[in-house]
Amino acid sequence: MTPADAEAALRAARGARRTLAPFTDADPTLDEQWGYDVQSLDRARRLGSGETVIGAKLGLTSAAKQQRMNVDQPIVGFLTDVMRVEAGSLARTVPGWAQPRIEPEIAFVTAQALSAPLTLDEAARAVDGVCVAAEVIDSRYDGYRFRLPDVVADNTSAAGFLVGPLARPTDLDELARVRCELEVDGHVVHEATGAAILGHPLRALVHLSEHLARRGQTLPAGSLVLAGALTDAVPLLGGSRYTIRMTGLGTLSVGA
Ligand code: OOG
Repeated sequence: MTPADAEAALRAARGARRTLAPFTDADPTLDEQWGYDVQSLDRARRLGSGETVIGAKLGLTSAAKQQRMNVDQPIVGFLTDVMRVEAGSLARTVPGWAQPRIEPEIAFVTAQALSAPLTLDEAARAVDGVCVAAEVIDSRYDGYRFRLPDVVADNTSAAGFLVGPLARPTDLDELARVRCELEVDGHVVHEATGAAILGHPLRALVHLSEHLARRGQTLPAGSLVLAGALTDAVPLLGGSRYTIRMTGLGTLSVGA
């Protein structure tokens, strides 16, 4: 399966709200680089059709997600302007997805362009603001069954995201101790602390900087970076309300 054929198959399936068998079922030799090649074609095509890249997302940065999805390393995808969903329009957007799930995230707004590998201290200085956020994932693979090359090719299941108000915490070290609760219809279903993300949420930015440096890419200042889910995701069901509380960062509450 060439990257171009895979990109076309993923795009057709997305348009038809269909899911596919993972490509690695038919060809177990596909590797991570193949996945990123497919992702680059997807990104170029979306840019060509008028979308704007506004940031990046990390996936599988928590043990909860890695164990659940059976992929044991972080992955990187891109975010475009059309993926941003306002809380008031989530209910109208849900029917367009095939098997959406929602997960709690910390989002960074970058203060400077990222292109070279950052240390943890440098990552803190590269942050302009922090938001409580939610990511909607909608894997193109039947029942979310995939291997690393498949999920990378599928832009890491990225479908939509919602962000809460911008906060400017004075001490970003505290982000590791932020307590996060995901509530569905008034019941807490998952809890974690910021340390669930690679030991410290800023490590997601370090990981992203290394990813960009390896590929000679730059993410401009003012970009949004989703650091990866702190907990497992939950199905996004029409009629339900999802509330994400994070101590010190605020609350994001949305009805689907
Ligand atoms: C892969 C994407 C995971 C995260 O934040 O961990 C992800 C998936 O679970 O479909 O975005």
